[in-house]
Amino acid sequence: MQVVATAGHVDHGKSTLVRALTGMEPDRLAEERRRGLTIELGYAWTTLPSGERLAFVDVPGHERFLGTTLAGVGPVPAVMFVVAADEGWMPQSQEHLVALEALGVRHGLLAVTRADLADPAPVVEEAGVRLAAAGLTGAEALAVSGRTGQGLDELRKALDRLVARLPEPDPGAPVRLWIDRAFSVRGSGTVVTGTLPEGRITVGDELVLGDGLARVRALECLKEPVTSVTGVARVAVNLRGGAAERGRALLTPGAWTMTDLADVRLSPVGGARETSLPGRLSAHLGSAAVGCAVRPLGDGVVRLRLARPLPLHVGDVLLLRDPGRATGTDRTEVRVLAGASVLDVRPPPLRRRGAARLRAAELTKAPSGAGALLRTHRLLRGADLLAMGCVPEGEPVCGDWYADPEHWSLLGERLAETVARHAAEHPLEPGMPVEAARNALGLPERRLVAALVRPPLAVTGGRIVSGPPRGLPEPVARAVSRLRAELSARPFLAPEAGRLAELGLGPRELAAAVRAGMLLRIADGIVLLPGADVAAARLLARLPQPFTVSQARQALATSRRVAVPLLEHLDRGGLTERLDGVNRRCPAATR
Ligand SMILES: Nc1nc2c(ncn2[C@@H]2O[C@H](COP(=O)(O)OP(=O)(O)O)[C@@H](O)[C@H]2O)c(=O)[nH]1
Ligand SMILES: [Mg+2]
Repeated sequence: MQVVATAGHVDHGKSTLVRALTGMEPDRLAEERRRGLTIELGYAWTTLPSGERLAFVDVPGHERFLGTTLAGVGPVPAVMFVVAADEGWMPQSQEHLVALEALGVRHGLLAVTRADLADPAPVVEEAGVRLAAAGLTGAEALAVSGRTGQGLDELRKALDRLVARLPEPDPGAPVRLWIDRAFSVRGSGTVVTGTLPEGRITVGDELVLGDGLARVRALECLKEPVTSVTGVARVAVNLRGGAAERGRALLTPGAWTMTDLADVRLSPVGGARETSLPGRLSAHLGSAAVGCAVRPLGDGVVRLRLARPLPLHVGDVLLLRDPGRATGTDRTEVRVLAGASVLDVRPPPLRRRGAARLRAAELTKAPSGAGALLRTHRLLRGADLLAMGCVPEGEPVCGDWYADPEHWSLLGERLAETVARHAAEHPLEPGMPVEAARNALGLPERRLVAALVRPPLAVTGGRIVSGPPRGLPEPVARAVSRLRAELSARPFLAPEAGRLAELGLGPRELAAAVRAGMLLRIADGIVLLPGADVAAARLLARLPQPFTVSQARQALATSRRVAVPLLEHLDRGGLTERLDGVNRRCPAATR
């Protein structure tokens, strides 16, 4: 299925043409039929000669209903632009065309109606030029009459050619169904309708609606019940839960960024060279219309602050218009001011002087896509990128995290510096705690720190150590040397607490010396020379087996204070085996 919206000045024959093409009545309201005027959006559909189904969203042409017109045109990929042969180009012809230009609608055709009342050729000519100038370059022009049926067969064929040219929608895309009607049906709750541009909705889906979730109870497509529907389609969704009204959207959870702040690039419309905007505007996207404040950043880039958050992706195109001039007396005045292409949906705060200009320069320079977002945000989850409207590129740096390559290598350098500074300031600590490094670098998760660690840095025991052990501070080194000299004379007689205190070697200093490979730790406060344990085992292996603690103590010429923990240390290393409460032996292999 495809969906096409009508556009054009009031009374030029839009609704008549839709009626003639579909046999359905787009003007549903009694008031519309009484006044012969479209007030609300109308819906009708037909099957084209190719067999393709085509639905129309028929919009009002009257200037008073521009908001409704935009809600109808906004989510629709193509347009049937109607101009009456007997009236020619009119103010709302111009206004609708400028709106289509602002929204970036590139696909459409021109129907010059009421061809039975006047020669259509001059209008075909003039309107054709205008449509092409507004970006509807490939639009075919047809002269038709909704009254006599002239040209309708050709129009149907041209509609077939138009929909065949439309880009193929992605059924896997996230859902954003802009609600254009919401009503209650007795016994089945809320029903909303809209044009689904892409993605898939299935009965049972939970979709985001406002602040909550709504479950899809039932679906209809052109009045027929379906269990699943993919865009492009006109759909009616029966919902449980959620606050439904025009201008809200049903969304795939997690796939959109709800934001009231966006940086956008303005594109001038209606042939204007540049755009200067009033400070307060109305922004339109899909069926939504919200007030917004504009802050120019420079180079045609502005920051929009929206009166309520909208679900946005980078690359969305908003239409900006001046609501203040909606009731102006100058009827030729065009109120659509610009298109606004979304560059960033999570723009950074601008605090410092000159920040706005720098930001504008950054946004102007950067190509779009994940790379550009990462240059601004430096580090993003893949899920964040998707919610911002970009498919992550390249490899994540760890888990689901993606980084700007330049920033990532800078972080690596900063980590090395930070670890080195920490080591200099805390020479006796075994390295910098990963959590402290995370803090210092301002990273959101500890595993990002681990991902940044490269040789000679290494992570051990929750700390980042920088390569091989460094020298001990001078006084500690001297004291350790004294101790080592004493131990080499009596290798198993570990120094007493008093001696350690005299040498100024507390637990931290001893631990540092152990890390530096200068001492071997047997137990708390018991240190020997490295290799003393193996030497002890060799001596013990010569004893008659098994042996007692007392026999071991004598063989090693040491005290019980050292012998007990030393034997336990040897037990742990498999160099001795404990047989019972009294006896040990050296395993056969070591004897
Ligand atoms: N003679 C003639 N009248 C038409 C044609 N199309 C529409 N009209 C008349 O023009 C008036 C406005 O038509 P309508 O479809 O409501 O215009 P809309 O406001 O653009 O939807 C109605 O009175 C129609 O009967 C046409 O092709 N030929
Ligand atoms: Mg109408």
